[in-house]
Amino acid sequence: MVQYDRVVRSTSWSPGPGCHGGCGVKFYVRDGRLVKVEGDEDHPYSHGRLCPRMLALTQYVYHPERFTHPLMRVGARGEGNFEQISWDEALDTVEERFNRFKADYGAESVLFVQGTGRDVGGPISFLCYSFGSPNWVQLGLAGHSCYTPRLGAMMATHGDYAVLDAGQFLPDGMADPEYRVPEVIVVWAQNPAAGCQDGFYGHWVTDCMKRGSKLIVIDPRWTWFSSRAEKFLQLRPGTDAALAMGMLNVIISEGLYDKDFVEKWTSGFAELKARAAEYPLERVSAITWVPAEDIAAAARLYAAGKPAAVQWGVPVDMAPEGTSVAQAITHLWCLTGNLDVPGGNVIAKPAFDVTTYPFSTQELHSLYGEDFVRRLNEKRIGAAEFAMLRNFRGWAQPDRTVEQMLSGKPYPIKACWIQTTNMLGGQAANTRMHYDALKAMEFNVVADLFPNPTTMAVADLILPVASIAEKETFRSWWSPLQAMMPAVSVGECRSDWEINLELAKRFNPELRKRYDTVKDLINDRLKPSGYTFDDLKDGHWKFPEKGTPTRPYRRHEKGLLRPDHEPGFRTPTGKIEFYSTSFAAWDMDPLPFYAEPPESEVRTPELFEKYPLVMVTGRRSPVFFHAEHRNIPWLREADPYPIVEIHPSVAKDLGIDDGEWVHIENDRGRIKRKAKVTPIVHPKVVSVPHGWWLPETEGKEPNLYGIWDINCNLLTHIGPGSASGYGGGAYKTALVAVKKIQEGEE
Ligand SMILES: Nc1nc2c(c(=O)[nH]1)N[C@H]1C(S)=C(S)[C@@H](COP(=O)(O)OP(=O)(O)OC[C@H]3O[C@@H](n4cnc5c(=O)[nH]c(N)nc54)[C@H](O)[C@@H]3O)O[C@H]1N2
Ligand SMILES: Nc1nc2c(c(=O)[nH]1)N[C@H]1C(S)=C(S)[C@@H](COP(=O)(O)OP(=O)(O)OC[C@H]3O[C@@H](n4cnc5c(=O)[nH]c(N)nc54)[C@H](O)[C@@H]3O)O[C@H]1N2
Ligand SMILES: [Mo]
Repeated sequence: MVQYDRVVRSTSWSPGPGCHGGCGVKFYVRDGRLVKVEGDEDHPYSHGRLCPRMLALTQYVYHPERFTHPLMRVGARGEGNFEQISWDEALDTVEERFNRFKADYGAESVLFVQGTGRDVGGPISFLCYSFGSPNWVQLGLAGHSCYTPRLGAMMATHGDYAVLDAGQFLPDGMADPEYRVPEVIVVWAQNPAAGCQDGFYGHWVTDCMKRGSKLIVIDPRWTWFSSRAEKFLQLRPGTDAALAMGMLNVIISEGLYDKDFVEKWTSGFAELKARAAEYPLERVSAITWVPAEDIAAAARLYAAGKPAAVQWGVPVDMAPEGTSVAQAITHLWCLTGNLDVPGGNVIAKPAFDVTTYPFSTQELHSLYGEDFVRRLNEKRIGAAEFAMLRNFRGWAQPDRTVEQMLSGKPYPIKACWIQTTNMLGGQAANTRMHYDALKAMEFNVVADLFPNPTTMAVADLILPVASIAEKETFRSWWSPLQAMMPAVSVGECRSDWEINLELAKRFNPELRKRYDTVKDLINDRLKPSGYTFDDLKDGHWKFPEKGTPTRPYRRHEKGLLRPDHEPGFRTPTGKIEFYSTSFAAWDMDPLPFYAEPPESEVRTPELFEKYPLVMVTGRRSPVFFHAEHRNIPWLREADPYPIVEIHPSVAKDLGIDDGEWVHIENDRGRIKRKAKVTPIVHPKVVSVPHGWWLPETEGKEPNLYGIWDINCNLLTHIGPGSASGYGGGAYKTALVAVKKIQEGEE
């Protein structure tokens, strides 16, 4: 038993576990020090369960290498020499240098760069717009191929986000009398238990299975879920669109769809029917490697499920034309009437419509005025080229951004504000290109917790960030609305909100009138809920009341979705649009279709001869979050080496033994991995986890913690492979060869 004198109840989100967050946690504190973390058994989301990363938080918070003071680089980049400076000096430097770039080259010459959806989305967009730059970007995420393609497809089709209903938006969860367990769950390109992706607690799928849900799993690799599935479709990576079109074709041609629902609530059915007919199962089977009878059986099983739900993952976004793939899958739950019904794909909304910051163009309009948004779009990288980017979500296009950093055209990029991404260790496709682009910057600020390849190679100024156990903020990614509470403090570390609010006020003094402290800003954001931060703290999470717009079910019937309060959906026509008028307006195909991966046995047969294996990168490890946690002993012990999973038949042909170090290569480069010979991968596929760097090795140039030896993104390429500017980051489809390391080779 650990001794403690205080327990602080909070909610998980990064930094610490990494993660998209949401679990209830209890921080045990003794003499001002965090001594233990446990799951909060009363929490409606996670019921006391926690992931290994959260349980290892004490090693993370008190890690000996953690940044605890602002640091200024001395000597050349990459030499690893930094000197401690005060916060005032650090913030003065940022203010002075950024303002100089603004005066000389325009605010757009400074990029505001983030990684995945940690709670930094609010602080970073706030800082970016307060400075006046349009270029808020997930730099390195090729094709912006995470989440946004799915989000875009759902918004276009039915006006809102939808997710497998595990009762998560009801205070009593699965025990609520209105709730129904899905009869069938399609786990599509996701490993929910390893990832707890996008505010979805992965073990809810297991909870549903315990209550009778049958599974269909669509994945090139066996997972815990596929081994327990009614139907496992082991498809060729990147061909999900063809599979979805084949399933739509079966459901339509066999009359298995919900005719009343389609009649009453949808438009464009005839057009979809015609498009789906272009995908007979023989064609789909040839594209996907999945036997035609398995596709038909899966389609019938899904359509028979009353209710049924799809839970899907990032490989959908990363497929060529990810937005279109997501559209095809969205149509499955719309055709079968499984939208916003108990146990189907339920519409997810941030509780009480509270968000950490404005993410939609609509909200930006209301906060800053249409004129400001129009001006942002004039300069936002990619906005002129991609109509979807201009009209849907306020991000710059990542691939065009890195190209512009190197070319200086149409205008120069001079500096990067980097907060929550270790691009050179994790996020960036084509690591070398991003390394060159970041080196070309005159000034890079990194706000992070630990030294890593990115801080080492390119940081000029480092700001030490508070961990989850040290910060005050809130979480509103779906329901419930909840507070994150500080339990301890470490060195001079500050939270992302503290850092960004202080700088935002310097760039835009008007803000001083609105916000004195971070608490003021939080309370301002919380206003639509009627609660203040103090109402939420100490475990007082809040769910919206029944019958209100941010609580399910069947809101389309009750006029709870549309701004005009009429029944229907929040789309331009008020209907579910199988034929998307939004896509048409964004110069995209209004109907879903299949596109072949940029490199493949079909599209580039010569390349395939040289590189006969499809490299699927980035399947999630439960003990790591992207490039994080390689330095946390308890976690690293569970997953010690950068591996490649390779099928026994292929390993045998290549003379490769289990545990042997091998080369993986293509025309872009060569890396080393430890072979894990296993039948769980398809024989034509190798699975290569991403985010690998070796904190135990030399950090300084040229080694940079070993990234040039082991980072799989030396072999991936940038995009966008898509007409929308979203999707098609080829993280799951690059062609490679695996080779035994010959004697004499390093
Ligand atoms: N522990 C942990 N959790 C995480 C993360 C992490 O790094 N660590 N990262 C977070 C982030 S940002 C994201 S986006 C999510 C991602 O998490 P997921 O959406 O689960 O994505 P992956 O782990 O890349 O792949 C999931 C499964 O898809 C399979 N797959 C690969 N290619 C294809 C394909 O082309 N088609 C199909 N049908 N299946 C394919 C893989 O074999 C794998 O089993 O996880 C989030 N959660
Ligand atoms: N090959 C390959 N590459 C991939 C993927 C893949 O599947 N395959 N997946 C891609 C996807 S889907 C995504 S979303 C990206 C994600 O990639 P990123 O989100 O950029 O993840 P990391 O590169 O691990 O960088 C996170 C950094 O932020 C720091 N950090 C963590 N939490 C916080 C915080 O709250 N505040 C601050 N200031 N810092 C914090 C960590 O210490 C770490 O250095 O990776 C992409 N990269
Ligand atoms: Mo992601």
